Amino acid sequence: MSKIEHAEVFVASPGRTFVTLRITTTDGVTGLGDATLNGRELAVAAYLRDHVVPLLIGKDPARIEDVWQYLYKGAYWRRGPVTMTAVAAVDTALWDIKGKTAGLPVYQLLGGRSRDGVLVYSHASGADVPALLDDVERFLELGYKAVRAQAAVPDVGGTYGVRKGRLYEPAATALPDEQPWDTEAYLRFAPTYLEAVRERFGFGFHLLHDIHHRLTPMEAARFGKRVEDVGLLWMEDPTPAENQEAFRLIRQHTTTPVAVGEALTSVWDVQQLITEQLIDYVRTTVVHAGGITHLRRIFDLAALYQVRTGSHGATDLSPVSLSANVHLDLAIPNFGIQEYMGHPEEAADVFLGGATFSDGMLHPPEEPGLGVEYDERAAARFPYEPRYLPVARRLDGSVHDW
Ligand code: GCO
Ligand code: MG
Repeated sequence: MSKIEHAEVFVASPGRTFVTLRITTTDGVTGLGDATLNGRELAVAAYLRDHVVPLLIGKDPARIEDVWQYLYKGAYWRRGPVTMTAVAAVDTALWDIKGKTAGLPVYQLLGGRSRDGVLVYSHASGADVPALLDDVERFLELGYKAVRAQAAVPDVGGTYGVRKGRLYEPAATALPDEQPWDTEAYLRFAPTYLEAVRERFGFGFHLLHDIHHRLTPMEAARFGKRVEDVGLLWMEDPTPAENQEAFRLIRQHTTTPVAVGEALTSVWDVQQLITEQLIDYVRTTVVHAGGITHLRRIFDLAALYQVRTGSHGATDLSPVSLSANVHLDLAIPNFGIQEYMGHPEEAADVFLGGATFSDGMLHPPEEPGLGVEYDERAAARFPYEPRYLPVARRLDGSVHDW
């Protein structure tokens, strides 16, 4: 019987930081898992190196569910982003190994294709409305059938989602950048640019918008109602999700669809949102919600309540977890859409292979397993550089939700 022989944790910053777990079996098969938790990367690396890798040695790599239960229940301390990202990395690596051992791409192990490809959206943004419109046009010309739109709020320096370089990268400074936030200015401005996008380009593509946890439930209700005619595919994270009852109020006031979940890490954290049908799309991902095994459990619960999926796919989700998510997206019945931002160019030297984009969709690699390999020599050229997400402050100086 093949056993887990060793496992290594790599931390590298090819354009941004990624933490990667590689498990090797006694048969010489390797599997990869993404363990990146933006701005808290070293906590997951230590959790894996110090507390998980020693427990894996000698285990049967084929027993994916059993290893998941062992790590989750065996830790006693449950849930939370650090734990669930570490468990996810192991789970993803074991699915990669199972696919390679079977000679099948992972989506075949999950039941095979339910669709031709995985519909994706990307991020258009602008420092002002004309720049945003140019950017939307660029994505439509690239073949995207779904675009997220964000523009900088005039005279407020801290708008979420506005790109400076080739990619939108919020974790850009060695210490958190403190950025101002003005809710009223945002509420006045954001609907106008969403309308401008529809006026210029019509309704022949999906339009999305990310509020990034910044409104109160009543403000979110007001926003959703105001933009109903824009026909958003979703408004994302309209209010922080710690208090999930808050979403009832939003639902009572608007038919604008709601998406939540990129910062949530387990089925128990989305249970109320799903079973009370407080959301339309669940945005949990392979990397932060316990791997393919656990994400599939969340998506199955969602299917019972006609909630569709819309997994997080920002730059901080490595090509390994993006590929794993695309394999799962392809197979499940209640797939909605997948976020796809792309990665820094340097990342392509380190992560070889992965999902490919064409006709507005991502397609998984057809090689056995996840179809991504890690070049550790290339990774050594990109030593870890600390980077933090910004912190938002209201105009009176108090801390706001970023
Ligand atoms: C998104 C997200 C990201 C997150 C980032 C945090 O919808 O893509 O909100 O931009 O802020 O991934 O690490
Ligand atoms: Mg988001």
